Amino acid sequence: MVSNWEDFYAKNPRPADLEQSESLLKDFIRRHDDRKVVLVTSGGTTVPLEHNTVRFVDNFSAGTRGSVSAEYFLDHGYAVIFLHRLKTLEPFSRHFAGHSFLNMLDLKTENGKPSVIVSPEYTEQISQVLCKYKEILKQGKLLQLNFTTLAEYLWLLRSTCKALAPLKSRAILYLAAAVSDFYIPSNEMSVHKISSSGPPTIALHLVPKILEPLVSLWVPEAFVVSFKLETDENLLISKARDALNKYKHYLVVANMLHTRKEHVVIVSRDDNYPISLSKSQIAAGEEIEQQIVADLVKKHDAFIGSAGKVT
Ligand code: 9Z3
Repeated sequence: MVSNWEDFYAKNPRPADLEQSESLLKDFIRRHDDRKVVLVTSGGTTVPLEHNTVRFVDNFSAGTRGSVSAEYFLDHGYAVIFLHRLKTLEPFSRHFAGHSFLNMLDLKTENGKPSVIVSPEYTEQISQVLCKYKEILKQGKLLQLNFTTLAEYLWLLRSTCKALAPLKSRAILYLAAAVSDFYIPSNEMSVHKISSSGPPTIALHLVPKILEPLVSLWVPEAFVVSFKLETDENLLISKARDALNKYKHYLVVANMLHTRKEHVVIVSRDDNYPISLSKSQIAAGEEIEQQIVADLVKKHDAFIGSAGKVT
């Protein structure tokens, strides 16, 4: 019998540029095959309502968790594959997103000629980020690939897993993207813009649980970390534990929608414990991802040491 996930790939055509992404992935892994490599997924997926897409279902994810974490993994010496939703936050450039960038600049006019300078109070901050970014570029340690739709994400995820598999326990999958649970199959989707002459009836189907083939078939020896998002505190830990029991991966980072930037719970087979920022840490601009990543890196080292055997 064809499984749900196989059916999904059979019915949703591969993105036109997938081959190009696969060749970038292959090249990246070849260059870093003696290193620890992390796949960070980030941002939300869209679910188109029409083939000629005017409208789609989307979600809240800004890509903060993923982009911030990617930088901390780089600090720990990892090579990073950053698979993100187009137009969501990216490592390094996230520091200059929106108006904050313009506020860091000043105009200076000399002999009637305007020029742009960095405001002195931001020079240190910008140069620190720029310095790290240039170094990472030089070392070629960051590969960025992007998606927009759910189908693009799932195709890229599978290709990335296949590229990572030879690294065995040296690969971490850090699945922070907010992937839609519902979609409209390609063959049920309207070709053209849905008419507004009457209220449409739209039937959404369940997206196959991709962690299942990912853990059991695609990267069976890798260190897989999934994320669980809830809005009802009472469900958070039990749902995270259900996922661990079902997919048998290594760890779940559980978070609540409204407190995700200051509090998460790390859920493993044996225990669960919180990672939190205090009010003063938040005020000082500390990022919870620094602690999450440091914790995972320690666990990943132990995992590699035990040759990928789950204890
Ligand atoms: C997360 O839980 C991430 O931490 C957030 C980060 C998406 C909340 P932002 O991008 O938010 O910083 O704004 N990601 C996973 C969410 C998810 O869809 N998980 C699925 C679930 O909970 C399982 S893979 O069922």
